[in-house]
Amino acid sequence: MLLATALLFGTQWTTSAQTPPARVIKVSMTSFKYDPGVLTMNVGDKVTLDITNDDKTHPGRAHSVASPMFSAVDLTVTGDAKQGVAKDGWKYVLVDEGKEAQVSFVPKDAGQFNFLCEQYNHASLGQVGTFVVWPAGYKP
Ligand SMILES: [Cu+2]
Repeated sequence: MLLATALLFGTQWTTSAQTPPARVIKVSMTSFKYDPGVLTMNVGDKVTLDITNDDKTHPGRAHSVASPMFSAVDLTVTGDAKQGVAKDGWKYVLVDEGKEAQVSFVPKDAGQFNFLCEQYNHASLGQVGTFVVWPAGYKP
């Protein structure tokens, strides 16, 4: 009976390990910040950043998310965005004012990774953030 119980739980753990949790994180961009600015996730999560440019007080002003982590994962971008690689080598996703885009990826490495807006001077004015990637399954 104990063995059967252990096997049952074992099976459930295996099933849950095979289905990585989906994690949708909404990120709002304005001048000059991200809300929220700290994005927490686990290695192996199926992460989707739902990024909106909500800078209504500055019509036409684009903002972006650029990060070295974007270069280390397989990035899927949908919605209304432009992709590119900045001069520092960081991949970025640029969203025009009033637009929205989805950025999906699976974090591979635990740690903290910067992101910033690569539009001229936006990072200097405070538009920076951090990905906090915990090990798979770890809940702080
Ligand atoms: Cu910006």
